[in-house]
Amino acid sequence: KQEFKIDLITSKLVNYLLPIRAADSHKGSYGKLLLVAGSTGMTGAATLATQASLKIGAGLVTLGVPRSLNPILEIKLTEAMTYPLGESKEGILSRESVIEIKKLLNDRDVLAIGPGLTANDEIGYIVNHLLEKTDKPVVVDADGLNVIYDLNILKGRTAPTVLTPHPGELSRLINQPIEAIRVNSIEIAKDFAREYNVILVLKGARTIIATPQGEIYVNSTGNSGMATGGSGDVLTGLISGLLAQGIDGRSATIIGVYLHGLAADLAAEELTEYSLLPSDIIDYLPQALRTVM
Ligand code: NPW
Ligand code: AMP
Ligand code: MG
Repeated sequence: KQEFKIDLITSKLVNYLLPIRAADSHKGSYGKLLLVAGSTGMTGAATLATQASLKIGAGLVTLGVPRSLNPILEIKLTEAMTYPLGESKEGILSRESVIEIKKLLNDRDVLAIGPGLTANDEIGYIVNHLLEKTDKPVVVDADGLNVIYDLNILKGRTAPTVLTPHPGELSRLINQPIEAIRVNSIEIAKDFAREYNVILVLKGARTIIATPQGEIYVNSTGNSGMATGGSGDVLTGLISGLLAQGIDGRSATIIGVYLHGLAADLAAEELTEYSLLPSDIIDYLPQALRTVM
């Protein structure tokens, strides 16, 4: 049996990691984020991730979506820009849209990809190609994780890669039963992050963060009210919104995971765990930030 040094993520640690915003800063100081998310039936995932990235302070956010969904997202989103990408079937990205995504990325600092995209071969082509060719920090979640067919491409990446699977998604990635992950979560997360050179966020009631250097952090916030579809999409927006601000991968992930749970805890005090919605996590983010600042 391996021995582990595990750090609990505390308010004090997050306070230490969270940068102070300079009075003379401008939107360029807080980075440009490109989110690629959403497909027919799952525009909510794209909306939640985008709103969360703005609410955590990203400077400029662009959401790339399948072309036919663009009018809907133009209406749902106000502060974010949207970009209509090529689609094969109505509401699902085409393989060729990867060219447009790469062009957009030239002028962006961070890519987040996956929430609500749908898992098919064309999405797989896009995700794997970008992971191989992009030298910018990338957050991969949800369907983005479901289509990574060669984990070895992650080893060669030089910028931070943050993967945010729940146990079901990790089980597909490593081809092991969910039960094995449940029993051995820390060891599996640690080995995976080391082997594939990624920051792994293994989500759950006690989310674990493992870094390529072998560090392990366990989160101390969150509640059962978060067990509603869409909570994970909010987390993707938070981590990528922090990365866009120039915060390093490890710190952005720790801050994002902690605040995500803390905002949900503060929301649940008023709304109850029954009635908590993922969009409430975004609404309570200011209170969570105030608590750690
Ligand atoms: P079971 O069956 O519950 O026991 P999927 P998804 C397992 C988008 N969304 N511990 C679970 O097990 C996402 O962004 C869009 C143990 C099942 O086997 C994705 O693109 C929304 N097991 C897409 O939907 C809101 C756990 O994993 C499997 C576990 C599909 O994402 C909803 C389910 O995972 C959603 O976010 C745990 N803690 N958690 C929108 N409004 O647009 C999960 N499992 O098949 O990857 O489905 O997570 O819903
Ligand atoms: P996803 O399954 O991708 O929507 O992600 C769910 C999010 O909610 C993750 O960040 C989980 O850590 C969090 N979550 C779900 N259930 C709980 C729970 N019972 N306690 C704490 N956090 C939870
Ligand atoms: Mg999810």
